[in-house]
Amino acid sequence: MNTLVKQISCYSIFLAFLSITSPAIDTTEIEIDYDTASFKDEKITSKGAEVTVTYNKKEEFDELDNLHYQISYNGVSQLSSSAFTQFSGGVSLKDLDGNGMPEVVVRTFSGGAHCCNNYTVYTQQNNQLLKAEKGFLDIRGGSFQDLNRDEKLEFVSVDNSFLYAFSSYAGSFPPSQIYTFTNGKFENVTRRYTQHLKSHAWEMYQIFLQSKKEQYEVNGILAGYVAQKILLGEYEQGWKFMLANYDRTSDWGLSIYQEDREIGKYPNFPTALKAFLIQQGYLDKNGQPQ
Ligand SMILES: [Ca+2]
Ligand SMILES: [Ca+2]
Repeated sequence: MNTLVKQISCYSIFLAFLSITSPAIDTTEIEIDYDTASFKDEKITSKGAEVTVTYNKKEEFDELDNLHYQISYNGVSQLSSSAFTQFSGGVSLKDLDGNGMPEVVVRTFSGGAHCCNNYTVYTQQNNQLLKAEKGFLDIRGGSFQDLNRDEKLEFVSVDNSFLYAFSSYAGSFPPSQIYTFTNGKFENVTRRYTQHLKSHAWEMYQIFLQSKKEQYEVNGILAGYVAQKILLGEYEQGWKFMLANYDRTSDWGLSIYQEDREIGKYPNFPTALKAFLIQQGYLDKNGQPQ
């Protein structure tokens, strides 16, 4: 298989899966992609909220902001702000917390091969405009979906710390991260969404089988899989599966760093993975699932 095909393997399949399974969300939005030309004063409105957006297309990174937006609620101007975005981004009105008042979601993309999506959310709570951020996220960042059909949107993403940790970018398959937006803040509620966690684990397993068959990288997938099993309360099972299947010839992720300086090497992938899972809070300091 040629390199390009390999590079679009694990994660792209997963992303395609995500977009197929995303339920349709009732939102008002302006989407910016590679082909979007500059525009001025485009408006989106929903239930008393209004955003006026101006976009100046930029081919290269610039110090100057090129996405300008003004927010008003019930005809009262609340905020004028701006950001930089390149080739991808958007402004939308979505009622994230299901209180009948739409939030303003501004998505920006910094440019570069894999980095970074950032989400800024403005919400009006007790007549005050609050701002919350979710970023900086790799790839497409995440998506707002109503996983449990309670008319509140969850932010469905993955733990970006797993990218490149034990495989190349394409060979990595990070575990789930799910947030709710409550009282103007994002809250990590990943473990509550068992059904989603299970289907993500199933995807990982399928991709693992495929990668193994094609003799492609597997340790990055297995690292994510063990973490995903921890989220499901099935750590022992995940760990056993990893031990039986990891690639003993790969030394990706075995270096031990202190302040960006390599100070040694873990003897093998399971030891390195355990240290990583402790560091990222999936296991406690004694190596027990959190
Ligand atoms: Ca709301
Ligand atoms: Ca929901």
